[in-house]
Amino acid sequence: MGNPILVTQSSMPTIEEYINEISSIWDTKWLTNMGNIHKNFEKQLINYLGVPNITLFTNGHLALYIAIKSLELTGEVITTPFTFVSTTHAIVQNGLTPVFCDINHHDYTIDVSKLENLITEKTSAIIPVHVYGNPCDVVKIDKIAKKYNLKVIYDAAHAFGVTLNDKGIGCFGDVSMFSFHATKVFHTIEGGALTFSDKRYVDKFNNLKNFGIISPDDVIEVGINAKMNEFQAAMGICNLRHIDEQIILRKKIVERYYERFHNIKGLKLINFNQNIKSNYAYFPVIFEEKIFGNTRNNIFENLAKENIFTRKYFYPLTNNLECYKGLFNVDETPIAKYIADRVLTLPLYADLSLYDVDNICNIILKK
Ligand code: T4K
Repeated sequence: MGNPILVTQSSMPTIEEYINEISSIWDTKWLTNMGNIHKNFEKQLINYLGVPNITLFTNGHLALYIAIKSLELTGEVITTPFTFVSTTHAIVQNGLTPVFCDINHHDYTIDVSKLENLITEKTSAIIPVHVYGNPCDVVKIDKIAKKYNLKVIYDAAHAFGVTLNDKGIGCFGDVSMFSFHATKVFHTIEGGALTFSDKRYVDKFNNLKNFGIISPDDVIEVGINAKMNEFQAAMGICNLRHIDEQIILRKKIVERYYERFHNIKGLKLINFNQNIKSNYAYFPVIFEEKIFGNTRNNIFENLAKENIFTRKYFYPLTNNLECYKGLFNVDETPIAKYIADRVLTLPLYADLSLYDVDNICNIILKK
């Protein structure tokens, strides 16, 4: 058997390109705490993402944690359980109560028709997830948030480079969080960012990610350490040069999966809307076992036997995790449960060959 095929593989610049980008660090001896490479990277990202403001972090989770802390939320926050653990943990770690809204069948983002029923006098915010890079219904969410005076923080961890009606996805809501983890379409090894329109958040986010220090003699907030270092920023600058080619390569792979699966009964694929520029971050397939004739778990095993390692993103639902046992009821989010029980995200990365994609499809269709 050859090398295993994993669900994703980090994209890398050439080693020469990265060395070139970090070499100035040996002259300056400036390794972290918002140095020149960091500053330059921030400017480039504002331009690429088409957002008014950005603050960089050492990872996406701490960025989300700080966004929630900064907006001084209280009581309950409405979110979805069909996400990576980070979204729910960041709410709980801020001492807030997550209230789980179901997702829709179409793109697996928050079902906006069920949102208003969950709002109580304790609700202070909505944290929807652009899951797999699929934009939420930002217009409806904005309308509801305005009506009830709620803040909106988007978990845009998967949505780097996505646009909606030609507008950067990071422009919606009060704040959006992007993850730049090694497994993402765009990465800085580990890393993350907050994007936002209100300039007043710039100081708040910058202070909180650096212990609340504003000068050597002044600490005005009980902050944490969540700074992005110069080596991370340099990786980001390199990867940003290649991001558009990477997305084109991903698109080709997604098109091949589509070609092979689009008219197979019992396989449900993601829909791509015309007004969205996708980043092709993930390729989730829903195996409707009664129609398809095989279960998600069998397919997962069949592929593993052939050295192909898919992932059940996002199973289990976060309202069904061991660490939250007894606190939430998964039956209140039935569509999320249905999808989580049947989803498999197939290998997808720029360097995956179409030969391997065909092989994956053949194994799945052989049943
Ligand atoms: N919100 C959402 C919706 C998120 O999905 C995430 C992160 C966050 C918030 C928080 O953002 P960060 O704090 O992470 O920036 C991975 C990632 O670690 C995580 O960033 C990501 N979501 C999540 C969906 O996927 P795992 O536990 O599945 O990672 P792991 O180590 O099993 O890796 C998955 C595959 O990636 C491996 O099979 C191979 C490949 N890989 C992995 C690493 C670590 C590489 O090719 N290179 C690597 O360096 O969570």
